[in-house]
Amino acid sequence: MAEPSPSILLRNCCLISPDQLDQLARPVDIAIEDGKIAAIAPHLNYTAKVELNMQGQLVSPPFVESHIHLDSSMTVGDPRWNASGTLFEGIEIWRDRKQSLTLADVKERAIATLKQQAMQGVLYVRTHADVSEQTLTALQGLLEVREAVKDWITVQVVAFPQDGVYGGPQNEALLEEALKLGADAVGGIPHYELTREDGVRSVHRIFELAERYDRLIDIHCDEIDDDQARFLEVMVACAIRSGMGSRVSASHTTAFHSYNNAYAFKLMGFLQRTSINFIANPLINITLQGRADTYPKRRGVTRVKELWQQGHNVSLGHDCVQDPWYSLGTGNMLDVASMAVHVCQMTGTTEIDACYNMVTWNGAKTLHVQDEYGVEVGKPANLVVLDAESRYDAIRRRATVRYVISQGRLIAQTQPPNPQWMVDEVTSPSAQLPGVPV
Ligand code: 17E
Ligand code: FE2
Repeated sequence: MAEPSPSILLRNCCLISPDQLDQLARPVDIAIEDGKIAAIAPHLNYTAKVELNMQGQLVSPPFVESHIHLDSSMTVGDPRWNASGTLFEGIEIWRDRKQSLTLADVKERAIATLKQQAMQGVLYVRTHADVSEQTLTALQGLLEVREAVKDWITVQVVAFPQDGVYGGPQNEALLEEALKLGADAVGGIPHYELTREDGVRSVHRIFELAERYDRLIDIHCDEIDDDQARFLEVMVACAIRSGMGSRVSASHTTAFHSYNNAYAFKLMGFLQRTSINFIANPLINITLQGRADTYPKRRGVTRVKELWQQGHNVSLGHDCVQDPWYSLGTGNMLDVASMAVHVCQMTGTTEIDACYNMVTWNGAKTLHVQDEYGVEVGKPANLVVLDAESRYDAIRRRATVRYVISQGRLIAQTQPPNPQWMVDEVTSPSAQLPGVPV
């Protein structure tokens, strides 16, 4: 019988798994055929159309971006820079910018951002689309993008009422309309509703809509340093009562940082009764929060380490790429994981690995794509090859993503930097610049 001839064969891969030490990963060959993982074994006796020797580099399932706003990405400075650096000034700048949105504008910036992400190994993205903008242009643009890019990246769209479900007379209807148009998830922003009562009401409404339209939930919840912002408890109560648990995500929850421990520990207990997902955005919240503090200045990132220790599914998002809330960013998920290691003080070896898992496997669980996610025989061939020996090494050096394979196709490759030491070892002081005469 002829030996199989897959379209791509990756030899000598260090294939990592979520709960095994990377040092124990045995080198394997991975065969890819018809967009799927066809075989994984220590040695495959195949000849393939494309064969790449990974030389023991890390092979991982792709990065998952579980929280980003693609509608606002790449608008920084337009119409103005965020001078205070706060969430609220960002919302005001975006309110001005969104008046001039067109479908072409949204789609162009979103696709450019997605390409940047995919080239760095992100193949699953959950984006928020502001639906408190009257024409629903952001939402329509992102729904069209979801379709346009589906052959190389999976996009989920959350209907997100940036100005509040009850912040304007039409906002509630717009939110529902967005679900009719096909948003994957329903969102909210209870801490920015006009009153605490409106905030509570908005969370109840979001759960009703999610049940009626059979959608996931992802709420921007308590993204403020106010220790009295207590909408997470409302989400937890709704999740317990509705049984929606793992279909629900609480994004940001930065006030959790500021709660007194007596309250925080009680809430941690209630959380055990449900299985909601948490999404932290350490790059953004380390810069947005603490702005009303002088010193000491709070970090304002949710209790990532403690939630992880209690067994909750925590994933990490970039939140923004060059927009009114965050002028920096490239979409690189290793930057996000690295920031989490620092801000959340997750510097132990298992903690660093956990931060890597938060931008891969945990994100897949949040997005509810875990059935198709993972480098396993029979699953879609979505994977990345990193110029790294381990998850620790990848995060420490923000390693280059050498190859990105999406649905069985090699869609991007990057050469790692190759710096060269130019100083003469003995005489030292200065090397000659190439081309400069002595
Ligand atoms: N909108 C919001 O409410 N919070 C954020 N962090 C961003 C947009 C980026
Ligand atoms: Fe956000």
